[in-house]
Amino acid sequence: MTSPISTRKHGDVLIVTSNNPPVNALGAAVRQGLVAAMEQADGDDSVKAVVIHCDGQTFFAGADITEFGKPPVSPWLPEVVDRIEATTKPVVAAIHGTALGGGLEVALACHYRVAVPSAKLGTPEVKLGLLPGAGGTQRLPRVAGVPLALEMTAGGNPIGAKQAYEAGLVDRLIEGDLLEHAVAYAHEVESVRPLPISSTKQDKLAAVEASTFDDFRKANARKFKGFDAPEKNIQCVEAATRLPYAEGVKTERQLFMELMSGGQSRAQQYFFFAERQAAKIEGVGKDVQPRAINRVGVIGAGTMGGGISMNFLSAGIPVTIVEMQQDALDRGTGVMRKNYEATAAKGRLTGEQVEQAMGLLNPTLDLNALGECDLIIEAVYENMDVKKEIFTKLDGIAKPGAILASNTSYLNIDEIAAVTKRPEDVVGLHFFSPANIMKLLEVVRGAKTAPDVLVTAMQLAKRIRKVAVVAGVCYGFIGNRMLIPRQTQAMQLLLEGATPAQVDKVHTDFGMPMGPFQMADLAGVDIGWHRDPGRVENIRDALCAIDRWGQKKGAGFYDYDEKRRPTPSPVVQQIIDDFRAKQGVEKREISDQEIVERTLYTMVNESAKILEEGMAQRASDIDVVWIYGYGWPVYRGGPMHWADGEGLPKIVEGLKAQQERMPDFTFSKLLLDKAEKKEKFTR
Ligand code: T1G
Repeated sequence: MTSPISTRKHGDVLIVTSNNPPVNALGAAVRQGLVAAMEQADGDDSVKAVVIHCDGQTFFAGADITEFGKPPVSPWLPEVVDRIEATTKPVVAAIHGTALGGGLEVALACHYRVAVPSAKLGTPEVKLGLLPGAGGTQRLPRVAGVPLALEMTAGGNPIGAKQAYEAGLVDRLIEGDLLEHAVAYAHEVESVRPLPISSTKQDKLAAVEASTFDDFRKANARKFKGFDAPEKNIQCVEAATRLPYAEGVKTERQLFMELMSGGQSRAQQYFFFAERQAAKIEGVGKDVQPRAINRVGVIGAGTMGGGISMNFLSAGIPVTIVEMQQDALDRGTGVMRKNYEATAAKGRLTGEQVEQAMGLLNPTLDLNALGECDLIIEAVYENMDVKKEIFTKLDGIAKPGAILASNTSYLNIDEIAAVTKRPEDVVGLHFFSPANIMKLLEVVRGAKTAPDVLVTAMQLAKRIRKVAVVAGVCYGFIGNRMLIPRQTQAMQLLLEGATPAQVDKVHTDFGMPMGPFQMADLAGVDIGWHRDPGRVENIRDALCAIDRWGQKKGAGFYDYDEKRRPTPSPVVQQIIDDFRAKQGVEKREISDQEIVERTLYTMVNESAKILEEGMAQRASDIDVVWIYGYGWPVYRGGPMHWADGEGLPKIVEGLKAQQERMPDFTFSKLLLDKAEKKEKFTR
């Protein structure tokens, strides 16, 4: 098999090229080829300098993650990196695309680095639950300094080539043909082989205040909470300031192996592929072309309509937004502008970009203005009659081939499609609130939704920086359907003796951003309430009847201060106690484990039903929904991956132990079957 690494001479410069699509991952053959190329350079006196560059979309984007967990094949990446650094002729890395992880470590082993301005450089290993394991934690601080090294390794986000140049990570920014200029640069430096980064003295490091590391930890405590990898990245960078390179790299190796053998990195590596798998639609061929989407229409300028519109405006796609009343339209567009300005105030947008985005917005009261749109998204009140009325009108207004989407979070897409003459053009696009922030988009596939409509939706999701998951038509689709048993059991647990704070703490200790009751207060306790304060049939009705609608009212399941900080409410506890007495329920001690079994295990059972009914294409899609839609901790890999780790037999046993307390509960056959056979949901 031909090596993905080829070499050719250009004068006295040896050009080493990697051609390993799609991202030039540093698989075994690439590593072997790189070592051979360095041997060739050292063995050929006519070679005075070397350029390493990559064909295709990017410079090496890291180690080959598909090799993880398999028997290692030599040479290992650290050996390759050290071999490059030891080459007697100066080696120039020519960077484009994304030099990530091991890719950046290869570049750091080179003696020089040149890059096109659009390139990005990063060490995202922490997002896989790892750390740079080929010298990156030791070389990066030596060349870029500790603060940037901490941000890049423990934070995991890449930096642009310009920032890298200013930090000394890149020696020259290349305008024009990268390879041509990299070779010219190699000619310039061929007589000067600088000290390798690993040999540089630690003057840049010695002066680092010991408090730097604790200050960094404190500043990121919230973001790193529950994760193992960030702390180990920090410890490696800290080691670089105290130890000679050879010792520091031993620390790196030891901490890398600890992370690699841990459950968190397995979960995060699993999730890396799960997220990419979600983009694939079963049963739709690669030849199906998407429809062109150049103008989007949004009906409803409320919280959801405004947030949805911002996604398209930010992607440079013009939006016509329609409301029924001028004041609602003005309020909606005002909120959008305010959101953009708040982002600009944080330095994440310029004033010009705000104007650019808002300039693409066409607010109107005239539904007919949607006639020119390629995609129309209805985002109005969650009521089937209202939605049917709108889709009936849209059927007469929208141009042929326009995609008609509903942002409904529970309702039946087939029923909505049936009022139109074009059910094949109807699809669900379920955004998660706040729609301009949350990454998840559930693409609800109706019985008659055309394949190219699905392909268009998945491609558009990527364009507006969302992660899309295909869902079937059922009440609540994937995510919200799994909320139902969780919410039902959480409410029942209050009657039996748990408090909102206890139930929520089990979930936040598990790693969720908030528990069921904190979430209800944030979203609105009154969502789906019948609005009749005289009709009080359950705890939720009782809260709504006295205006305890959640954070927006300063009170819900919790009381809130002016900073929206929650405290348990004696009023709510009294309501719970009264209902318990009225229903003759015996109050008892509820263990945290029971709360896990009644809320998390029942969610797993529901996800198994979703799978067996074909409402999700694959188990890993359900994990993507919960991680991006509800903040399930990524270091647990999602509900299905987590259930596999718990062991499905244990899940079934736990549910059986609770069954008599859950009269409406029924087991998923798929869950029982897999538990019986000791199988897993995910690979
Ligand atoms: N290994 C194997 N496959 C990879 C890969 C990788 N590093 N990166 C991407 N792919 C596959 C991906 O699964 C998909 O496959 C296809 O390439 C396109 O990816 C020792 C230990 C580079 C920014 O974490 O961030 O180095 O679905 O859809 O949107 O210190 O891929 O087509 O079959 O994402 O253009 C560190 C991970 C590894 C970078 C491109 N590196 N990749 O984004 O395409 S650990 C990373 C990305 C490491 C060393 C340590 C992105 C991208 P398929 P894609 P994209």
